[in-house]
Amino acid sequence: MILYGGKLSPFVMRPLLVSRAKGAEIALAQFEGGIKCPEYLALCPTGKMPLLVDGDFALPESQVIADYLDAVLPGPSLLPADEKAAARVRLLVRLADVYMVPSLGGLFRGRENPAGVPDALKGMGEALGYIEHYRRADDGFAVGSSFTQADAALIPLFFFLDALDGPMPTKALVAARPGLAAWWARAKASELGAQAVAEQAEGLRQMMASR
Ligand SMILES: N[C@@H](CCC(=O)N[C@@H](CS)C(=O)NCC(=O)O)C(=O)O
Repeated sequence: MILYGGKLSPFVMRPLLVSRAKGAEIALAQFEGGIKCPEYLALCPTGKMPLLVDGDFALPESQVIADYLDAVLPGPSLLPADEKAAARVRLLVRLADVYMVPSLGGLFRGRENPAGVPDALKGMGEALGYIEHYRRADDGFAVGSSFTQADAALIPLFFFLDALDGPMPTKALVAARPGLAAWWARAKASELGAQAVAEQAEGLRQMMASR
């Protein structure tokens, strides 16, 4: 299996984290010709990363890839056995994708489009509030007491809330939600989290250097 994409992307880091949490290191590569070349578009018409290629099977979309890897790789399931806890995991992933991701885009484009930043900050604050709402005081991980699909989705997105802080008060958005702030402190100090953050930071450094 090969996962195409770069480690800075939170959508690429998500399935990478899933594979690592299951004790595997999935091969990562950049697609020769890039993600807009005809050969890539034939496999992945959205022209986005990540794309998983498993033999003659090509699968796009980070969470779909994450679910596939969780199912086919050996190792512990990253969905709790308890159906209500599993539903909370899926809910946090969905809240992140539906509410955090569009606002993150607005923050990421803040330099080129400063007029969009206030709305993006507001949207991100609301998204974090939704996620906080469905967490419990005894959730040591995003949900429950072990690493799940929700941690794999949230860690690479929260990386940007640290990385973009400065001109935009993105860390304060997290600090305003004490449960999430405590989770994030634990998550980025964990082995999997620290590795992901270091790799994304290196990816960001390379992207800035190439501009
Ligand atoms: N919904 C997609 C989003 C993927 C996505 O937006 N990837 C970005 C990189 S972070 C990308 O490939 N952007 C290139 C483009 O849109 O041209 C997923 O979850 O995989």
